[in-house]
Amino acid sequence: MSRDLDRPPADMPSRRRFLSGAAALGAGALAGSAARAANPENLPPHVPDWSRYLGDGVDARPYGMPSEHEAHVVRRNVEWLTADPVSSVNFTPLHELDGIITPNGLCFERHHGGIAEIDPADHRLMIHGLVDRDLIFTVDEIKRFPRTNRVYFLECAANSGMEWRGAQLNGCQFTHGMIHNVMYTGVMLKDVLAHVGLKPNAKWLLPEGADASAMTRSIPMEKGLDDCMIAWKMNGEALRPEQGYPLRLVVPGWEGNMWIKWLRRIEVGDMPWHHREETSKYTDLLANGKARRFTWEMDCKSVITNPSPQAPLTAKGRNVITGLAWSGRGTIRRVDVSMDGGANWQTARLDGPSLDKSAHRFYIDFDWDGREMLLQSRAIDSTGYVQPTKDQLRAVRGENSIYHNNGIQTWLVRSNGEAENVEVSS
Ligand SMILES: Nc1nc2c(c(=O)[nH]1)N[C@H]1C(S)=C(S)[C@@H](COP(=O)(O)O)O[C@H]1N2
Ligand SMILES: [Mo]
Repeated sequence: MSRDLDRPPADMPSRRRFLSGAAALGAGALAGSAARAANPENLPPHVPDWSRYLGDGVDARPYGMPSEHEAHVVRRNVEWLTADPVSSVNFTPLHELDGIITPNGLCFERHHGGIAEIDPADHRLMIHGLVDRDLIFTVDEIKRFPRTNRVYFLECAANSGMEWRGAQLNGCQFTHGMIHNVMYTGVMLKDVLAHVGLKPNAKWLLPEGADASAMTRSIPMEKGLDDCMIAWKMNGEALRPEQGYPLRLVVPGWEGNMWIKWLRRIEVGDMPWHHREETSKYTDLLANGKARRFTWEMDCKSVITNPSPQAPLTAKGRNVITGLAWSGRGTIRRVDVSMDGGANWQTARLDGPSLDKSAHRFYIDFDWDGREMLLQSRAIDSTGYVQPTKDQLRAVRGENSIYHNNGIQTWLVRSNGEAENVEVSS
């Protein structure tokens, strides 16, 4: 597979092909995952190199890293998308992952003022405003509240935002990679708020980050008292600096910009903080010039991660189609997959835990005869909501939006196995 994914050309946004040549197709047999040809010296009946010598001892790798052969599995940014990497985004390599958990080092990053490098000994969380007593907590004091472990997806509201006017970026990493799904360890925000005591007119929360952007968002109290968490661990280990070390707010199912990282302050008030740019910025401009506001929940969505433009099919015969589905309103009830652009659908096999406001993994096991396919997935969540087509979405929202594009994605898979981001009308 070519490595020019690193650098989409300067003349984007136009669609492009990532693969320089046709992917080699095995003659019916499974080619395996090897993109490179095997070294015959390492194949049976020979004894491969790694069986002939002793390997590293247990003191060689105090913090383990992936195999060097996985070096291509990295977060990537799209340079032309933003003016500066300090206020930018990179993307989770969804096509290289499986199951439902995103490894910590591959969780996409979105910062408005770069990564704050915080010494937890010097970090405090202040809670003040319409509370019985203003309090300043150390990180250790926060950890003394009762703990809970929850798996949630975080999706940036701008995920797939570049696709509103048509197919654009060639890879699910770029079209859908502003999402990660992580197990958080933390405390319930409601327990900490009960400790400071809420005044009767306490209706809104304004969490603030300790990074250079001092990002804030207004969050309604009902959400804060429902399932929000203050977390310090992701997938069992400390939050990474990129993800808000030492403390971040977890706002399950709601748009990523509310999940304040490097959490240092929560103000309690009786109204949203309209004067704050961040609160009014996240709106969806409709065709009639009006804008949708307070669109906090992330609607039900799905994407096929394999095959996809960065992950072509390499063989005919036995193959696996897989992808992710999620909903900010609950669990995923069903995922349908179409191979002909939405004319016919079959139900995919959901595998792995089906958790509230978490990513779900789906599979279709099938025999590919080399036929060209228009692959789509369509998720249905526990409320019965059906993921819309892009045309259905545009009919309601127009094309001016950046945020909340949860339309059905189409990959054209050619008979040589290459896949391309396309749209079909529906
Ligand atoms: N303090 C702070 N919190 C922040 C941001 C930020 O720039 N500063 N970015 C927000 C946005 S827009 C998103 S989508 C998520 C991204 O979280 P991640 O970097 O863990 O993927 O963090 C949110 N929290
Ligand atoms: Mo975001």
